[in-house]
Amino acid sequence: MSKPKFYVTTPIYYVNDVPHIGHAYTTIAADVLARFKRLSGSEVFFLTGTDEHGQKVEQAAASRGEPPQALADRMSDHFKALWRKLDISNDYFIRTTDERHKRAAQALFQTLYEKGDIYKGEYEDWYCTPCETFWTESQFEHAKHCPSCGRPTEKLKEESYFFRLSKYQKPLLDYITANPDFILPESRRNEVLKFIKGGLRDLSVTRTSFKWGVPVPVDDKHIIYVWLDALTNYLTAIGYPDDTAHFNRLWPADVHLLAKDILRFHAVYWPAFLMSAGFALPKQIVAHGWWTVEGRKMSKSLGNVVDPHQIIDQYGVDALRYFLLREVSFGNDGDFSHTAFIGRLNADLANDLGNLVSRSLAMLGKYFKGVVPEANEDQGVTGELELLVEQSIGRIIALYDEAYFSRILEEIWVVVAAANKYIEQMAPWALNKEPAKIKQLAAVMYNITEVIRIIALLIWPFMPNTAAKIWRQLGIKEALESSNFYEITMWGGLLSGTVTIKGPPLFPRVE
Ligand code: ME8
Repeated sequence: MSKPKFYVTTPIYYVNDVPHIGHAYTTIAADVLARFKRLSGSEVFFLTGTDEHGQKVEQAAASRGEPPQALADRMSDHFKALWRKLDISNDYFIRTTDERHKRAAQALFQTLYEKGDIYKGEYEDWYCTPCETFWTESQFEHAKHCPSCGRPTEKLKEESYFFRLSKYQKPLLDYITANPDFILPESRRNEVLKFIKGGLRDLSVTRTSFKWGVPVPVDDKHIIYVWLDALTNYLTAIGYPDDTAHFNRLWPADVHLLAKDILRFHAVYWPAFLMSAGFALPKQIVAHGWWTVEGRKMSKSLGNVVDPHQIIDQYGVDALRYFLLREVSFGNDGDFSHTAFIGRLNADLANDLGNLVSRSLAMLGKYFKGVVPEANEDQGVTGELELLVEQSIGRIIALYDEAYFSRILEEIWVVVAAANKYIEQMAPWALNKEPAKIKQLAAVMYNITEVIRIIALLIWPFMPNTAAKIWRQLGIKEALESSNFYEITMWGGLLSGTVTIKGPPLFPRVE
């Protein structure tokens, strides 16, 4: 039987600057999904990359006095390097300046054009370059300032090709209404519905006033609007337009992950382009919230942009991965504060998880020379714990379908807390003092070690390094990542006789 496929994407990030924790957040979230699906037996294609054309990148390059391609080369290397450092397991990294992508963007434009959905006209309205977004006067809340980012817009008047977005108003409404899980979370879905019901105007999809873009196939005075160019990446990366077999295997995407800032492009424009071209729509668009830092918007001018490298060098990759996905309820906005970071590192990671592993393996060392004893259900010390673990795993699997990362971690910590409580209740140190209770002590120590094994599996998508360290300490020979989630999370998988090796603390406390 062939494996189910799972195609997950992040936005492709602009190369006007280096990545920060906001970019890291989306990419880690996508990585968690990709890792979980691989472990669950799916054939995963996990895509990320960089968005390299457009006025914003052209201006950033000009202000640095370098050609846009040179800036794009340098910055895309920064993104790649950060993803390596963060253990991001992407299967492909797309760049919109790749020749193959440029041809794909032209092919999609040509298709929409031949469909009769692109026509020539004149654009006269306002443009926000930082957002690469067109606005009309009636959309302004503050005169001439971008309703999305608040920065001043500029008046544009140029010949332009338009996409008949208005034609797709009804089909889009119908589709989103009929598919309640298409846009998550629900609050974001409602925003999109409201926007569409407000009326869709045709969308300018070409520019003439600057050069840094993909030439329009039917008119080389024009370049393709950066968003039409960028969105096409989700098709290019899986073979469009040449490799039909690969493309048909993976399209439609299972999940596009992004933040609320670019939801409209993904949930309105992109589905409309796809409908026009006759492609199936992505199965799910998941929009998360926005990170601030110490209560303020992250910005260069405020000098508060959090550099992920600094955090990783100081506290480790897994601490950052954990904090970002645990700190905010996925979908809500979040705040990155040093105090909150250290708080979680000490409480959740050093205390709850780290101590669980180190004290358990220390006891196993002391009572059984580190060798995993026999599981012994007859001792009556297993049932409740086993049931709790099973129920948690059931809830975790369901939460993955909603991409509800913060709740998944909470649920894993229900198991961590249960393991710690079990140790207190069973008090192995007391059992060890009574020779008649050696069998019970053995059963208890088996159970504790078994829960730790399951916890390692559960945290692996979030904290692959920590999971691997626990796995090594448990002395398990089979590679964690080549196991199957559903099989190895079953209670009783740990073999008695396995020789554990206690290691250094997983997360030293930070003062
Ligand atoms: O929009 N909080 O690129 P971009 C949370 N090139 N997420 C954040 C964030 C923050 N403060 N800052 C950035 C573009 N992100 C286009 C996308 S896709 C076809 C083209 C993350 O570099 C979040 O995922 O501005 C957001 O949607 C994305 O970076 C915007 O990245």
